[in-house]
Amino acid sequence: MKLMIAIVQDEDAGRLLSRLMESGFGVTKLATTGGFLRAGNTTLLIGVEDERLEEGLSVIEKVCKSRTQMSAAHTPMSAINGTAYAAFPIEVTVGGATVFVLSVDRFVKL
Ligand code: 2BA
Repeated sequence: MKLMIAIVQDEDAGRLLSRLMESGFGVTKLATTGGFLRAGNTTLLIGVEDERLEEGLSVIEKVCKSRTQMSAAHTPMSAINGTAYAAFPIEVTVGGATVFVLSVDRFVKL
């Protein structure tokens, strides 16, 4: 068994959750925040049998399209008391999905 950890844009999360559930995958949805943009994103935990891994990845790929957008990046600057952050505009690619695939040693429901 594998555990997919998929980080996706909030805009894609609802549709992706529906598609995965319709296809019979078990999913847990977490509200998360990206470290670079400091904006909300969504992390899905998807436990999947090895033989369905590629199918799961393909559902994610179909739903999560990447696009570019202007955003504010926050860079740490030295400050007298603690750390201050400066924001500057930057074009970033958003959407798509960042997916980690981990092997699961044991899966139990107690
Ligand atoms: P964020 O960290 O908010 O990053 C959002 C997007 O900003 C990234 O998209 C990338 O296009 C851009 N970006 C990130 N760091 C950058 C940098 N140092 N310079 C220029 N642009 C940068 P993705 O790469 O698709 O990542 C989307 C989200 O996936 C990330 O949100 C983060 O929450 C997660 N993520 C990506 N790589 C990760 C990793 N190695 N470990 C854990 N989480 C990761």
